[in-house]
Amino acid sequence: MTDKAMSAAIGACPLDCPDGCSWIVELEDGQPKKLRGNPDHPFTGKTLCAKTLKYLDEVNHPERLLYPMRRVGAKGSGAFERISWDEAIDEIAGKLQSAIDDFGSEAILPYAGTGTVGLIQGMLGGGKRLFHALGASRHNPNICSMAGHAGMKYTMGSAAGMDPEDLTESKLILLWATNTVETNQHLWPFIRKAQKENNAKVVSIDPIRTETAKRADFHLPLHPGTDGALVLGLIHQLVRTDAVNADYLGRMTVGWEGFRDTVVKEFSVEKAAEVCRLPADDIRKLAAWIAESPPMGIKTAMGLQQHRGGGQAARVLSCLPAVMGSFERPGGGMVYSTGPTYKFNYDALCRPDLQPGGPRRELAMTRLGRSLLETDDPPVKFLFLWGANPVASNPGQGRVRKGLAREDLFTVVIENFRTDTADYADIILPGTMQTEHADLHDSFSHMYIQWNEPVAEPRGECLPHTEIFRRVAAAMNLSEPALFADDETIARELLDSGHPAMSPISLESLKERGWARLNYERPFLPFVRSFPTASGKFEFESAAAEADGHGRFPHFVPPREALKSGPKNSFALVTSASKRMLNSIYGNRNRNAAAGSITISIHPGDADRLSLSDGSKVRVFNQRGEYRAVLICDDKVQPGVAHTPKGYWPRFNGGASANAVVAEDSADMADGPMFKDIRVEIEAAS
Ligand SMILES: Nc1nc2c(c(=O)[nH]1)N[C@H]1C(S)=C(S)[C@@H](COP(=O)(O)OP(=O)(O)OC[C@H]3O[C@@H](n4cnc5c(=O)[nH]c(N)nc54)[C@H](O)[C@@H]3O)O[C@H]1N2
Ligand SMILES: Nc1nc2c(c(=O)[nH]1)N[C@H]1C(S)=C(S)[C@@H](COP(=O)(O)OP(=O)(O)OC[C@H]3O[C@@H](n4cnc5c(=O)[nH]c(N)nc54)[C@H](O)[C@@H]3O)O[C@H]1N2
Ligand SMILES: [Mo]
Repeated sequence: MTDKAMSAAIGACPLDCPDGCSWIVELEDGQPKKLRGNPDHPFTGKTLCAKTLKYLDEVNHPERLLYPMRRVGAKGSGAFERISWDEAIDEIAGKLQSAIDDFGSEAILPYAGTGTVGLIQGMLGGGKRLFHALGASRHNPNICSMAGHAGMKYTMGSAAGMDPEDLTESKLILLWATNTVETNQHLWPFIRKAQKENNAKVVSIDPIRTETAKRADFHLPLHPGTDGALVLGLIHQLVRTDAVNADYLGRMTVGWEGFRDTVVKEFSVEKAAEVCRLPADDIRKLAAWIAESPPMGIKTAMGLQQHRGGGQAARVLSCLPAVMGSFERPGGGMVYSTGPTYKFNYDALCRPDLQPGGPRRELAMTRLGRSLLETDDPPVKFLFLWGANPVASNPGQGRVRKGLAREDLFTVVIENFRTDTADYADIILPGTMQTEHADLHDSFSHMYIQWNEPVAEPRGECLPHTEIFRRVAAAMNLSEPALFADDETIARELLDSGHPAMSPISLESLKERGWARLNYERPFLPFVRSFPTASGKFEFESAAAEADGHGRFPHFVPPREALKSGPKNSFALVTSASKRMLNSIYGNRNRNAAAGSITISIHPGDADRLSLSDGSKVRVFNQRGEYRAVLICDDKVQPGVAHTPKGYWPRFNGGASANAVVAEDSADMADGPMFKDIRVEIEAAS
């Protein structure tokens, strides 16, 4: 018997999660056997989440796509035949060329999702230079967080917030619209530390009593889509009790008086309580905690901005730390995304200069149905899609399906699995997974950059995205050298940004240790000297916002559907992250488990009222569509509110999931989605 040769390599988790983990792959005779967290990485530590611990099972999954395939049945039917790479690439190049010849290059739409958020293989990555060189339409990846960024830009100049690790210095932590325990698991130890060692009070502001809310010291279960009203009510109370930081407001902000007198004045605590469906005393209690003026750190995420008034809600929320002067105190400030605090060289990565004759039209990711069904001049004729499952993930599921079913549309999907979306492809290409390709990673919620070294040969005939794009470029007879650059060259180009936060980071140093911290001191106080706004100050008043149609001052924009009344079986539906999945990823793993089918939770009182019982099968519907779900009676939701987790695959649930009832319509800013602003009816399934 010979001993097995054990070794280990450092890589990075590719998934779209704020934690952006550094992982260690344990190898046995050179083959990946096990993943674990990298104890050397200050944010990851030694544990990985339960989902990603099993990532290698996905890599080795018997249903993994291993060969290029061509559709042989009707679109959506799932009938495919195996073909060679040469056949696949030749056919793709031919169809790209005929789309260009017949309709112009903007008839091509590259569409990348968050399947991997690696900077080289992922949605912002290596494919862009090819599609720019082809003159294709541009893809606006706005399905997740952009409305919030747009809103905060008007006040703070950038959503670049505090270092989430500095929340350990806070005395009051507001977890505003984020289920940190389940969606940002590696931040939780820092919050626990503040709670335990710094006596920090932790508050959850969330319509649902999530696992995070359960661990908080105080939970405000406001009605979905009413955050703007709650913030204004809090600020009203802080003004009334003379608790605002007048010195800071005078020195570091513009437009405070106008904001206070025109918007804040009318939002009494009672009015906020009515809109938010909260006890007025709960709002007063939180205002009193804020008024004690502890270092206040606000962690916010997607919950408040995937509503019609989502951009404005983020703009209003950012006013709270300004009113208290929190931005200049260690442990104080606001964190939504750390992304804008540093810069990669995206121009070198994406090469917008390669677009012949200037920038091409941009099509919003949230509006795929519209792009495929209603866009003319030219219509989309070629959809090149990777790392995305829009049939499961996008609003307007019915419209997305209808668009993908168009006979005159040619669709290429690069995937790891046969998804509902891949079923509509004309050609499916098998992509590599994270242990099989190189990539560079950051995170939207920590201050480190990671490198992922490939450690295994690709399974079957899988290829990295970058290699697929190089082959397409060659088949299209393109000659621009950048289209043939290898992955490490692309990584070096990206790192070479000249931004001071990136200065000590090289590919070599990343390869050695797997990760590096951005060049910032701790505590990191990005706005201590100035804000990156026109005035250099925090802007309560914004001419730019007014010019863009968003009002001179931050204000409350009601949700589109969540506050409406309806028949007695009508609910405001919130869809949010599931502990088991990462968006739609791992949805295939969950299909057969007893808990695999889609659930919908309502308050036990509502269930009684409607004679529905726990475990019964229900039909959830509105004017846009319907899906089936198993009912859970749970007082974690308030009366009148329902909750369904995101990410389930329609194919394992009778062909529809929660996005069948979500409107494909735009939030107030950045064409953002409205995943949490939906009204549905619920009835027993026949
Ligand atoms: N109802 C509802 N819907 C939502 C949300 C919600 O809250 N409610 N949240 C939204 C949010 S925040 C987001 S970010 C979107 C994300 O939605 P999508 O952009 O669709 O992203 P994912 O579901 O993360 O991944 C899509 C696919 O990528 C594939 N994939 C994974 N890794 C790779 C790879 O390395 N290569 C290739 N080629 N494919 C890969 C997976 O198999 C998966 O099928 O969903 C949104 N959808
Ligand atoms: N386990 C797991 N982790 C994930 C993901 C996943 O699918 N699963 N997805 C990843 C992705 S792509 C993203 S973008 C992040 C998202 O991270 P989060 O923003 O934390 O995720 P969500 O679950 O979409 O929304 C957070 C909370 O907002 C609440 N909420 C809904 N509407 C409102 C509202 O109007 N006001 C307030 N105050 N709260 C509201 C929801 O009840 C939910 O508990 O998580 C990432 N991490
Ligand atoms: Mo997201």
